[in-house]
Amino acid sequence: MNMKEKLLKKIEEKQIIVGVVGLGYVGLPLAVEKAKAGFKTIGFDVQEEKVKMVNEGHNYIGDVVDNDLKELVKSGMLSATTDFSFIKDVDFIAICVPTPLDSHQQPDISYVKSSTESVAKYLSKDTMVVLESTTYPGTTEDLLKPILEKESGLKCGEDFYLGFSPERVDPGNIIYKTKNTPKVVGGIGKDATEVIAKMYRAVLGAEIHEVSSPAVAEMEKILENTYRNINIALVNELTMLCHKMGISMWEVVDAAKSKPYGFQAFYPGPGLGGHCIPLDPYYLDWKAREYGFHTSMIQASGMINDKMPEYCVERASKILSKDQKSMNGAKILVLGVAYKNDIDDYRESPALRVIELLEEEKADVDWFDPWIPEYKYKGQKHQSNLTEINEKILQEYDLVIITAAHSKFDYEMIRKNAKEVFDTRNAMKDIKNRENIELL
Ligand code: SAJ
Repeated sequence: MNMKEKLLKKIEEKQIIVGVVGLGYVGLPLAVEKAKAGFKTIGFDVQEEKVKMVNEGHNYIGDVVDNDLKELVKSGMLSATTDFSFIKDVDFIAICVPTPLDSHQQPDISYVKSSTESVAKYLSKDTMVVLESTTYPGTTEDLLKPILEKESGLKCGEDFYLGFSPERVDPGNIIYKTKNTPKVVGGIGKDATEVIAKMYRAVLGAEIHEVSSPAVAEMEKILENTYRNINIALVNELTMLCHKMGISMWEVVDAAKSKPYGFQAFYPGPGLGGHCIPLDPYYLDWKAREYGFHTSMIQASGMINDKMPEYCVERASKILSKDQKSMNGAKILVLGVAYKNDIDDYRESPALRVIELLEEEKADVDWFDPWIPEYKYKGQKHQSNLTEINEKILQEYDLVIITAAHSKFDYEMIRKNAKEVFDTRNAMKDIKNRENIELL
């Protein structure tokens, strides 16, 4: 039997041993789904504590069901290790490591490179290798393929299959999880695409969309996230104009949403957070320059979205001066540091920048987030000095700014006890009496 026949048979018989490199918000849910589908799965991570928590059955990812992890580890279907030599035992490897930006907004693919090198050292024949991390088109063929071939001495397409299948994880989404979200697969060669797609079909209960190359799959993922980035920038920019015109952009978007086709609602906010939307488009922007091409829309939307924290602070300052108060010395409470509502993740959260800017203006800032007691920002650790908010606490502040619309907040209590509220998320949309509420 050739490699293709061998792998198709092993998939059929659930004999494939799965390896998942990177046990974060993408990798751990994927490892759990693979193991739940009956494939023995080994998680690989460089962080000892993650490996330890998995092997103790302690879940640390919101989108994973605690008991699933516990059961899978107990049954031996799922285990984790920092020892990459076990890669020699696996037949399918998904690489799900971070692809951040460096301080100059340039792609940082060091995690992809180092994990590929670790995989290459132990890569054995008849294995599928799939990159899931969002990256610029060309990464799989131009970066991963040479590393894997050189280090292992194996030939791509003959001794191993290589492809790209972008992760689609919307943290906190209660409808779409790893299991039921359609997935795109693009391999190097038709056989690679066919076999890798079959592997995903054996695990996921959703459409697996095959494309002709890894580059198409890499580009479609960037398109997905750039589409969101640009449309959020559009409503953010129009929000600043609408404020000057005395129009509520929130009302405008809700009206436009009444159109049943050809319009998707995006809402303004204090800026763009998360590990994908604010970052991924810059991977394409960077790669485009190699072709002498400027992705002007990505540049423009980045400028607008990056400006939103500053714009929020300008608006806060105007609210204070309306009450003859200066920003300098004003007592301000920022509610919600997560990058979006009802999650405990603050990566790239615009609220952190808002707090930093307020402090630069010498405001006396406190913050509170029921999901996040402390955060790290620019290497500094920040601890909330509040463990809850109540009527008495709210009355102490000149201004309350809502930067994440957590459903745990009691918005009626906030309205009743805050002198002024600046709501950057329309979190208080159901509050009738709005005399002390200003909307972004
Ligand atoms: N945001 C707005 N206005 C909007 C929507 C979002 O200001 O109308 C802000 C959010 O508050 C957040 C940021 O943009 O700070 C990103 O939000 P997001 O809803 O795109 O959520 P992410 O980054 O957690 O997850 C996204 C996925 N989300 C959705 O599809 C809804 C999806 O784009 C990707 O699958 C995922 O990133 C990824 O991993 O790439």
